[in-house]
Amino acid sequence: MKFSSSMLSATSLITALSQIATNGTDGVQTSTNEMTETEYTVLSRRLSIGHAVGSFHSQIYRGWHPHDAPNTGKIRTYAFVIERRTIAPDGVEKNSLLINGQFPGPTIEANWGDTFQITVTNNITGPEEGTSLHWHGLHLEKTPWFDGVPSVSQCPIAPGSSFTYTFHAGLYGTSWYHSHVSAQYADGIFGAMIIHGPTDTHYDYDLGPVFLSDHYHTGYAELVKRFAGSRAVPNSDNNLINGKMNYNCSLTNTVCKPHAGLSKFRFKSGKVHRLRLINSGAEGIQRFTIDGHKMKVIANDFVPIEPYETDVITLGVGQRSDVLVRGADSPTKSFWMRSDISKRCSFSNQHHALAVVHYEKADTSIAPKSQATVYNETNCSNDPLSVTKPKFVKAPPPKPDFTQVVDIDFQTNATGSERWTINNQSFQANYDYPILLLANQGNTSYPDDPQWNVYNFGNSTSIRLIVRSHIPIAHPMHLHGHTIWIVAEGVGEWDGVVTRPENPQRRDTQLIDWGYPSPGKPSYMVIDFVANNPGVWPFHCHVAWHVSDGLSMNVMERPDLITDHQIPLIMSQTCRDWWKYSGHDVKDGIDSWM
Ligand SMILES: [Cu+2]
Repeated sequence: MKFSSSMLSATSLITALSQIATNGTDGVQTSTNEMTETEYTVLSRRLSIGHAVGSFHSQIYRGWHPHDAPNTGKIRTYAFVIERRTIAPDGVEKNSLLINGQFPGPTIEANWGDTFQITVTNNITGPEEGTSLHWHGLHLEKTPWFDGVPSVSQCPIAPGSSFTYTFHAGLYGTSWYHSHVSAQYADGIFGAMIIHGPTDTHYDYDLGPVFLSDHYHTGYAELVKRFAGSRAVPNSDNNLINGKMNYNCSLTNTVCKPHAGLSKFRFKSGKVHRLRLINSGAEGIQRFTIDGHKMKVIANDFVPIEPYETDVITLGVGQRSDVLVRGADSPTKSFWMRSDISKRCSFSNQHHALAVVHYEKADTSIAPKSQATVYNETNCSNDPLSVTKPKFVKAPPPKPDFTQVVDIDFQTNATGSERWTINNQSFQANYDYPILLLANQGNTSYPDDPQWNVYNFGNSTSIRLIVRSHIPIAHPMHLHGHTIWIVAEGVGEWDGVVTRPENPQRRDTQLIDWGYPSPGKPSYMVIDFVANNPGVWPFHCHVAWHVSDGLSMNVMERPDLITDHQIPLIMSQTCRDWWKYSGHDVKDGIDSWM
């Protein structure tokens, strides 16, 4: 499918709404009519803790592996308050769930080896809701109970309560955190997590996080109610870059202000800019381009890779790419930055997100006249495994200790509800009894709860999942607690061939392409990981509407060692607070609650 979004180029640069109206206060960036240098997105100017702290070959770092991560002893503390608040990111008013009143939420930063300490206060009212935060991509080694997944690692943080997450910044690069309660993050509970680490790649400016997210004018709870138990997913209403976009107000009956304002970025001629792209959406696969510019990819998720050049970056929900962009020799020019929700793979009523790139002497009152990069949509995959080669060579065990087939399908259950299934079982959370906390007490058998979808891999030291998708819809599959090797992908029966066995692609989230519904012709993705992180780790689709309909399983890893964990008392206290609030009222969930 050939596609160009040049029809949007005529958009003016009027900014009719204040930053407070669109994004709360002090969001990822500010942007006003009278722009000054400091109002652009420039992470390097806002850093409170300095730049990268060494090179790959520095004595500070003994190697790349997280087990080689330093322990600096430095604590990075943040205080989050989550509340309901009305903002209008694209001009359309939405009752949102915000952290410290900001959309997207505050960026948290650390150096590699530091410790994050983040206190979350749940002040959600009207109505009240439980909540939690998940630190996407980090391994939470030695503290799996701080992974932030209700029903798996903790009870939800009850309304009116606080909870402090303490965890090691054991990897470095770009990621994000988000609520793991139902599809709550689609209403605003997410932010960037930047961990500064060694690099031998030169760049001049770190422009910080660039969030690409589909946007829904209707709140998540209403969408879940409408769409749970059916094959359909809601179409998103708009597409945002760093929480901003304009909207055609004639399309809605909700309070709407045209020309809400776009995100703006400053490039300098001849200089190299680092952009940290994050797909923080609920469903849409993003295709990111900058008119007239090529990008050099230097990391996917938390994994530095051998740099390669591309015109378009594909990101499924949850995925990140760090890219370097060399500024053209064009000090007076402006260009459009674009992200398109894939028309081939995803569902949206307005696919195109725009932001503005001004060079240093550009007239900032005039809209760019640049032409969109034309690209071909031939699949719903990430870039080929042969292209994405990790910088630090690491081979998986030649023969996995245990192999599990994971069949993704869609089935109608006894009550007529349509659910995603893994090996014929749909996941359903039970907020009252987190699986990890039970396993810590030696309870690893749940005969009454097949819907918890626990795969107990016992003492296996390395595990292979052969994931097969039998329904023609793409899924960004994410494993908690690990960086996974993606050793193969394709259609039909896997022939056993591993792509670059000495150093296969690694990341924490990977798209599995459309399957083919004819028997024997699924699409497949084969992932390997080493079972060196005792805990219970969800393996789930990151499309909020799919996991809501049960597309999740739990990897029980080294239960013999889970019992050794000294789990802090705050975990049981959080459950008691939750029980007191909810009265053990385990609702017959409309969705999976995850
Ligand atoms: Cu999915």
